[in-house]
Amino acid sequence: MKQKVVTRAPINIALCKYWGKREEDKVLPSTESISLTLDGLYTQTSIEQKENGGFVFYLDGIKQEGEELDKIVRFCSLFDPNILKKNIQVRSLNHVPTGAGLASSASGFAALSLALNVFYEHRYSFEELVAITRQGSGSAVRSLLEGFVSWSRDGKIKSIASSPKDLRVLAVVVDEHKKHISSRQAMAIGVKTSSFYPTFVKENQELAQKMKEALDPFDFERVGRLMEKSTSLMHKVMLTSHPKVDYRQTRSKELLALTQNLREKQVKVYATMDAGPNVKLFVEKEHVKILENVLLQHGFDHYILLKAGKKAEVIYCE
Ligand code: 2P0
Repeated sequence: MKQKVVTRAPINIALCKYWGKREEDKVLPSTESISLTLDGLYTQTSIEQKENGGFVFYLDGIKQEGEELDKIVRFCSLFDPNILKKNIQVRSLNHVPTGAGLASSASGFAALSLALNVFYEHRYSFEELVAITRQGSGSAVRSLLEGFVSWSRDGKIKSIASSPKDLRVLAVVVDEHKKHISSRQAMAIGVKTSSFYPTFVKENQELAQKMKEALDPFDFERVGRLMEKSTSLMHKVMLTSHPKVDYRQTRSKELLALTQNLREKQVKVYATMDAGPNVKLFVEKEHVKILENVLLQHGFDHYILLKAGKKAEVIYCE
């Protein structure tokens, strides 16, 4: 066992969405999903041995108890079944608004999984690590690779060759508060109750194939259109679930309408949303300034400019 390990894992944003599992226990997705790993927003996690005090977990400086702690203990137990008997401290710092639909569970579990693997010196193969990581959060596995990443129905992840050098993402924060229902719960409700779910699975799977064609060679407008299509397929599942799930807020809808409007004025910008009210805008570098000006004019002043980034990595080990 190592003394101390620190890792850093980036967020990823899905262009082709993951929504629902075909096998709950193994966390195998119903459809392939495709994401982009981004720089700028990430989770940094440290795990270290202590003299005493048992197992403790701090999230953003706050010692966790109850459900949050149980979730982390369950995940850590996949690496060490006796972890509760050990004196170990885990600290996770989110450089992402927690629970606001900017994928902090993906970066969080990717960072934790990598840290545990190195800390315990398990030397799992990459495929084994992917299978364990997705127990924490399915989408976390996509943060284990850089650039565009496919997570397929068999659970494997692969990099997709593409050169989106002028692609930028503006993550617009509409609301920073924690979401009212977790993605894991919401997608399970969708699988069970949405009459649209089988159509989502069929169409989203076909869309994944088209997305791969659009990524290599990189065709920005086609990628944008397909991303918006996958987003609306996923939201249709949410809206036809019982009970209905709707993460969008009035300001989110206003921003989506603004995006449509800008496109009619030849500013190529495409929008996506996930399990939260925030909106991510895909835009080419040459249009970033004009987009920022329009956002500010409409009172959207909390946004983060991102581009393709590096995969999860170990930044300290002793
Ligand atoms: C995605 N999301 O593809 C989709 C789009 C949110 C909306 O993957 O149950 O936390 O742990 O596998 O990974 C968020 O769901 O769910 C997610 P579990 P996860 O990015």
